[in-house]
Amino acid sequence: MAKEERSLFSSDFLWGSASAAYQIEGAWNEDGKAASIWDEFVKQPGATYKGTTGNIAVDHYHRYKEDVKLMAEQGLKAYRFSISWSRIIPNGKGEINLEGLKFYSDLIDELLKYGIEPIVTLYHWDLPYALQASYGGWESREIIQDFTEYAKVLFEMFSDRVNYWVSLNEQNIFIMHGYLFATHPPAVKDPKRMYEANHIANLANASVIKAFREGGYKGKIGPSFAYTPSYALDCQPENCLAAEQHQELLSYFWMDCYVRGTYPRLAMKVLEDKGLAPTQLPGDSELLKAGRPDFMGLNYYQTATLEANPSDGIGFDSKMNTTGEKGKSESKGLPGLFKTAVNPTLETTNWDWTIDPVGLRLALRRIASRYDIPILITENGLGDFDKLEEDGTVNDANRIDFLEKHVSEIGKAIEDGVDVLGYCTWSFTDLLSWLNGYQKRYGFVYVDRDEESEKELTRIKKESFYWYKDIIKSNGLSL
Ligand code: BGP
Repeated sequence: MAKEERSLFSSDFLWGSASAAYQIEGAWNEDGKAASIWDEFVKQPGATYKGTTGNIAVDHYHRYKEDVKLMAEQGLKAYRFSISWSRIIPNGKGEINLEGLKFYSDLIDELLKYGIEPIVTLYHWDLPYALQASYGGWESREIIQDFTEYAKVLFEMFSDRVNYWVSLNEQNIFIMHGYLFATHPPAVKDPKRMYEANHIANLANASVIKAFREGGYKGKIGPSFAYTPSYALDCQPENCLAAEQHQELLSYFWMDCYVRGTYPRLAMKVLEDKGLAPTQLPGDSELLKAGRPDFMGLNYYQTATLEANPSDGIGFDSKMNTTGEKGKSESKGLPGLFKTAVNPTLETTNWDWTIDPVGLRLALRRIASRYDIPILITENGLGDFDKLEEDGTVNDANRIDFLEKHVSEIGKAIEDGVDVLGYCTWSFTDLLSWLNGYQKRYGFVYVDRDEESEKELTRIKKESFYWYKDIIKSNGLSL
């Protein structure tokens, strides 16, 4: 008798997709919204690819009903979006903008109308500019209370309808790009300031989770971490050590804080030796421990391959590929600790990101093994040049192949024993890529615009739209 096929995915598995306010909404100064640090940053010449901004983005603010309808047609079980803090509290603290609250309330209702579970990100990088101007944003401890007050407004308003909350999106990315590479606002290059700001962000993250618990709200909360698992270039012990250093300093350094409430000892020793350790005040450690999340949000795009780096070796000041011309990015690292190398076994995207589905299984296993916590995959996807054909179709076979292999590895990780709550692809519609303009597309739905013109912003379903529809319908059996 033929064995009955059983899905590896639970019946309530959250098949989802994701976005972020600045990358889709537009309406940057409408209905009482004030500027965020990104609204200001993009005005600086050369800050983004071809000077692109999110002023209009893909106009989701005005077209959210059309977008949600497409989600419903696809059968999406969950949709992750972020709330723009300066839409809710324009000055970052103080007065609440009811029109801003209404927009998200309506969006949530629209999702629920179709049975789509909202997953709400509290912070996806668009800090109210007023807080940057008045006290330096993440560099001041004042932000801990302001972020907590803002989050409480959202918990009060929406926790009757929202069951999943993401606290900070990719703290490791916005902190490193903001204070070390100077490629995100506030565009600082200062490792000492970076670690100080990062510690404050850790405290703010913990404070919001603590407030969520104390408020007795239903649902689950956790941060989303951009985890890039480390491989050694080969089995030379020096290269294996370099991979370990990378893992400690660029991954456990954040995830340990979230889950254990402590910094990893070896990474902290490196910072102490370099005079970079953040200032810790009485009460910090207790607060960090009180902020244990319900899940780890995992944003997975690629793995990194490492080799030894001499003490006078290369640093982080290297070129990034923001044009999509393959092979334009350079190795980067920390002298004396590690530097990145090309993995000879992996293909890359046009933006030089390794394509590594097995790396996702590995990421899931490593998090489960070290932290024993459920995991919600909050982002995964392929940035590609998609072509709108004459006949109005978009045949994104590369994306289907990419996603299919990744979903299959999630299934294997579940078989390995990892508790995976759901999978949100990045992204539902095409959207603005922070530093790479509109040509680096991720969506199931093509949006007809480019760097030069918004055109009509028409939505067009790509081939991958139908592929994911089948995956969701069959609960992963159509793989
Ligand atoms: C993550 C961010 C997303 C998104 C994605 C793709 O780091 O959380 O907001 O942008 O990466 O990155 P990119 O747009 O640089 O290709």
